[in-house]
Amino acid sequence: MGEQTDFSTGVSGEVRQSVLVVTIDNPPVNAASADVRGGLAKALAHAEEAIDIRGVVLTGAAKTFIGGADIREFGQAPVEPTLPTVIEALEALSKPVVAAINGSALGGGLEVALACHHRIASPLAQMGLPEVKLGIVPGAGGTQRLPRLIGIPAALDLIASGRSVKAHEALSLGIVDDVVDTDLTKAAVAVTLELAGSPLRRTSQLPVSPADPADVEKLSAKILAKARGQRPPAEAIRLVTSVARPFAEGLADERATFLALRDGQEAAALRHVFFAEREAAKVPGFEGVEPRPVKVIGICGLGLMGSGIAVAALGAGYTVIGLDQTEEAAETGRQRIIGLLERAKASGRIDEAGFAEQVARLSITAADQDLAPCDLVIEAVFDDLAVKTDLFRRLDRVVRPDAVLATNTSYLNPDEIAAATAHPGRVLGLHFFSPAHVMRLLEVVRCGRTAPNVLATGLAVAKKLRKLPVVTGVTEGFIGNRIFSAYRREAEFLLEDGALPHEIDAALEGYGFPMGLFAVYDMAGLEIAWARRKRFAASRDRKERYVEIADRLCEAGRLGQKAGRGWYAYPDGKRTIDPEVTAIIEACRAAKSITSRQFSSEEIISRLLSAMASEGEVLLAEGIAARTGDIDLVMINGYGFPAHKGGPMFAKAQTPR
Ligand code: 3H9
Repeated sequence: MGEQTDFSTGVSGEVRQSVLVVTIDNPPVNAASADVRGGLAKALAHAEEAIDIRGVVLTGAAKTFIGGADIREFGQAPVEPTLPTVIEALEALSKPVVAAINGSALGGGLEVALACHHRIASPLAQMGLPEVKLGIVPGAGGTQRLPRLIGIPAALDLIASGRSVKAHEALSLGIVDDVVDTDLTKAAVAVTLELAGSPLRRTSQLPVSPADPADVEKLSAKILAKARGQRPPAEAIRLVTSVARPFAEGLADERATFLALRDGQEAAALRHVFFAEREAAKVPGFEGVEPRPVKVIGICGLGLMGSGIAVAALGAGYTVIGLDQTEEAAETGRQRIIGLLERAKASGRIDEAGFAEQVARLSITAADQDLAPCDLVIEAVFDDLAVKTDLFRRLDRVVRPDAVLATNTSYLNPDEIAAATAHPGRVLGLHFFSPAHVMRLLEVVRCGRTAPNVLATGLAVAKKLRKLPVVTGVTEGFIGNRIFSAYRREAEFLLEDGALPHEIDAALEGYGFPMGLFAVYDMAGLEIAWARRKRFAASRDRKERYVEIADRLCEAGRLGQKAGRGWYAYPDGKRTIDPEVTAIIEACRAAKSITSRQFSSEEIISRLLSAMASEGEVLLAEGIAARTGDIDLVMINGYGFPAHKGGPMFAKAQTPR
C-alpha cells in the first residue's frame, strides 16, 4: 500500500499496485460539495500526469459512495469546478477509471459513476437519480448517459420516478458491470489493471439502443398522468427521449434545464420539504436520549387501523401480538392482516419466504395477559375515552412497568388516558393515518408527562416502521386535524360567500391536491362528521360563524358517494354537479342575507392557504408544533397538500402580502 495523498479535505488518494484509489470522505453523505469536486479534479489531473499510475478507482468512505450534489449549495453562487466539468475530465481520462460503488450513489453521485469506464458495486449499494423529487432533473449527464447504458424505457422509468435500485437490480439493468461481495476495492484495482492499456468504454460514445416508440409513448403518458402538471418529469421525458441527438447537444440542453428548474419555486419548495423531513425527527433538548429497546409490539383492536399497524410492524421485523375483545374478533383481525400481506405478496413487494416469515411473527389473542412480553403496546380501539382508559388500566396490570403504551386516538386527550395509568410517563400518542401500512405520516404525541426516552422510543419505532414521524403536543386533533379543521371551516365560509363546491375543488386540484375537499368528503361519507357536529351542538359558541350547509345536506339524506349523493350527484357512479346542492347552498345564503359573489381560483386558494397558515401560527405560538416545517410535512403527508408547493406555511410565506 502506498502513502496517502490529500487532494482536498474530503478527497484522498492512495496508490495500490500502481492504481490510484481515490476515496471521497465528506460526511454525512459524501455529497459532491465544492471541496470534493476540487479534490476530484486534482486527483484526476494527478493520475493523468503520473507515469507510474495506470488507472484510478473511485470509492466512498462509510455507507455512501456519493449522496449527490450538495443540496445546501443550491441557491448559492456557483463555485468552480462544476460537477459536469469534473465528470467530463473523468470520462476523457486516458487511463481507466473504475467506480467501486460501496453504498448509495444518488443523483450527481450516480452521474459520476456513469461516466466511469467500468462500475462494480457491493451488494448493499443503491443507485438512483432522485432529482425529480427535488423539483429538478439530473444536471451532470444522467439523462444522457443512463439511456446509453440501459436503454430509453428503463432510463425513463428510473429518472422520471426518481426511484433507486439495489445492486442486483442495477446489475440486471446494466447500470453496473458486476456485484462483488468480497473486498470491493481490491476487486476494483484488479479490474482497473485488466482494463489499462486497452481502448476504454466511454458511456457518452455508446450507441443508443432503439426502443419501440409505442412503448415509450405509453410509459411517458403514464409518467405525465402521475406528475399532475409538474415540470420536472415532463422535462426528464423530453431529455431522455431525445437522446439520439449528438451527446454534447443533449448535455447542454440538460444543463440549461437543470439550472432553470433549480432556481425555480417548485425546487425551492421541495428542498424545504427535504430538509424539513430530516429535521422532523430531531426534538430540541432531546439530543442523545436513548430509546427503550423494542422487539415485541402488542396491538389492541384489530380493525382496519390496527391491522394496518400490524402489517407495518411485521414488515419492519417486529414480533406482533394482536389483541381483540373475543377470540372470533381476533381471528377476523388475523385474517385481515394475512389478507393485506397476501396483497403485498401478489404485488411482488414481499416474496413467499418473506410472507411466511412475517406470518410466523404474528400471534393473536383475546386474553390481556398474553401481552405480557410486549415492549410497546399500541391501542387502536374505538375512539371513546371510557373504552380507552379501561383498556390502559388493564394493560397497566399485564405489561412490564417499563413497556411503552401508545394510544392511536385522533381526537381524545391522551393526557386523560395517561392519567388513568399507574405510570403516565410511559404513555404517548402514536397517531397513524389510514391505511396505516401505506401512509407515511405518524404524529408522535408528546403528552404532558411522557418520559424523554418514551418519546425517543416512539421516534425510533416510527423510523423502523419507515414512517415520517412529526412530534406534536396535546391539543384536540393534534397538528393535522387542527389545521384541517381551519381549512374545512374556511372552505365552508367560501361556500356561503359565493363559491360552489366544484369551483373550490377545481381550484384545489389545479393547485396540485390529488382531489378536491368536497369530493373527498363524499368519498369518506358525511355521517361521522355530522354526528360529531350534533354532539357538540349544545356547547358551540353561538357568536362564532357557523355554516349549516353540510347539516342541510345530511338531513336531505345526502351522506356521500355510498348514498349515491352528497356534495355531488353520482348517476352511474360518475361525479356530477347537482343543482339540488346549489339550491341548498343558495337557500342557506339567503337565510343569512348573504349577497354571494364570484371567486377566482387564485382567491379561493389564497383564502384557504391563509386559514391554514394562521392556524399553523397559533399551533407554533401554543408550542404544539415546534417548527413550520413540521406543519408542512403533516399537511403534505396526511392531507394531500402538494409537496411541490412546500406545505401551507412555506407557500404562505412565499405569497406577496
Ligand atoms: C443532484 O445530485 C443534482 C445533480 O444531478 C446535478 C449536479 C450538477 N446534500 O437522509 P439522512 C444530509 S441533486 C447535502 O438522514 P440517511 C441531510 O440533510 C441531489 N446534504 O441520511 C442530513 O443532514 P443532518 C440528489 C445532504 O443515511 C444528513 O445528510 N441526491 C444530502 O438516512 C443525513 O441524511 C439526493 O437527492 C445532499 N445531497 O440517508 C440524495 N443528502 O444530519 C438525498 C443528505 O444535518 N439524500 N444530506 O440533518 C438521501 O436520499 C439520503 O440522505 C441518503 C442517506 C440515502 C444519501
